[in-house]
Amino acid sequence: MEARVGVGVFVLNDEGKFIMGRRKGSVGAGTWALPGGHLEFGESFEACAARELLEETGLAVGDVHFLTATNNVMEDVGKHYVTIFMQCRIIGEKTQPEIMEPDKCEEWEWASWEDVRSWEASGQDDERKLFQPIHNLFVQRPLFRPAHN
Ligand code: 8DG
Ligand code: MG
Ligand code: MG
Repeated sequence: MEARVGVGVFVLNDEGKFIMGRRKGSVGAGTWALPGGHLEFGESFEACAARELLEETGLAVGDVHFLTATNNVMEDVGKHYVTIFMQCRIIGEKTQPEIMEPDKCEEWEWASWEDVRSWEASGQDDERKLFQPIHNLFVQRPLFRPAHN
């Protein structure tokens, strides 16, 4: 079997917070992750980020750019993803995420990098457990933080 490519998206607001969602119904159910999904055949990272955001939250996003990547071997579930992390901002009138796929996402929430760092530090307790790709940002890219400008 081969590794697949997942795209995770930091949607930054003016306060430097970004959207996190509690996953439902598939790998990492119950954990907190960035909105995102599979990179489709022939798709650019930027197009994938914008498509997933619209599909999952109803938000139109722009200024989409690459941040970093992690390598995520999920031995427990027999999956391997290379995650591409992208950053963007909301464009257009709609400014709050909507649950567009209720079977896949429990809730959306705005969080700061400090919030997520504290969830990570609290040892992956059940309420605030991070999806492995974002947990691996702390492990594999310790100097990373999403830019706020
Ligand atoms: P799709 O089939 O519609 O493209 O994907 P989806 O329905 O949105 O599924 P998903 O689980 O949200 O994303 C597909 C896979 O992408 C997921 O199982 C693992 C991988 N993935 C990463 N990093 C991230 C991330 O930060 N956020 C999300 N949502 N998925 C990620 O490797
Ligand atoms: Mg998704
Ligand atoms: Mg999706």
